[in-house]
Amino acid sequence: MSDAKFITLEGMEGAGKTTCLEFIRTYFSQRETPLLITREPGGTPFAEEIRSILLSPRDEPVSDGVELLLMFAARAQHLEQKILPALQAGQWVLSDRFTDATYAYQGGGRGIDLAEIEHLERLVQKGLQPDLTLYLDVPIDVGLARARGRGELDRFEQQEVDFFERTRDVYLQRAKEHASRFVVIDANQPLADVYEAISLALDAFVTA
Ligand code: Z5A
Repeated sequence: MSDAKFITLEGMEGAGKTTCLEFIRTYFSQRETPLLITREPGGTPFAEEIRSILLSPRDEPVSDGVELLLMFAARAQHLEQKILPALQAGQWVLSDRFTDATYAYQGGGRGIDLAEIEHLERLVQKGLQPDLTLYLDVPIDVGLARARGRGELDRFEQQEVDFFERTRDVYLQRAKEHASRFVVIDANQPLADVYEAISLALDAFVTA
């Protein structure tokens, strides 16, 4: 494996991931470091099809276990076809969400045993972990107000507030447990301050 780095961006609804992604894109292009930006669930045509299955609201019940397996099926494809080849070719990769989201949403939100997630993680990732995870943290009420201002809600955005409380708790717990790669960014402040915090975190990471 080359010394290319794998960065992930995480956050609750309305934390501002999409907005901050553009800032990060500019940060790397100004430093002439090619960065492959991708996302989960999705990132390849096949995995994007799984994404649309997962996100579309539907009448047919979908069990939590099926949702979990589809997340990892999409991830396996994404890793094999896109993330690993890029890293092996020396290119830095940034994924908008990765497995911390599975621990948070399927583990915290849905209540799936974290040991089951860990088992699938080992199977699919074979030890690969992000080198840096930027977690945009925002109180649930602030984030949901922002996200719900965007219009139609996907299958996840339709969940109740306590689902998001449990999701956020797991993100914060993981940030503590994996403190060497996590940077928690306060996303409940003006965007200029959020950008400044991201910039500081990236400066520290790229010069380390
Ligand atoms: N999911 C899962 O369950 N398990 C998994 O393993 C994975 C994913 C990988 C889709 O994710 C869903 O997949 C997600 C979890 C589940 N659930 N949901 N929903 P996604 O990442 O594609 O979707 P998203 O969560 O909606 O992310 P997003 O599109 O990047 O939204 P965002 O973080 O809210 O970003 P935004 O659009 O940039 O910001 C929202 C609004 O807030 C917008 O109007 C901004 O102008 C505003 N904003 C942003 N920052 C600020 C600040 N600082 N101040 C004021 N206003 C702000």
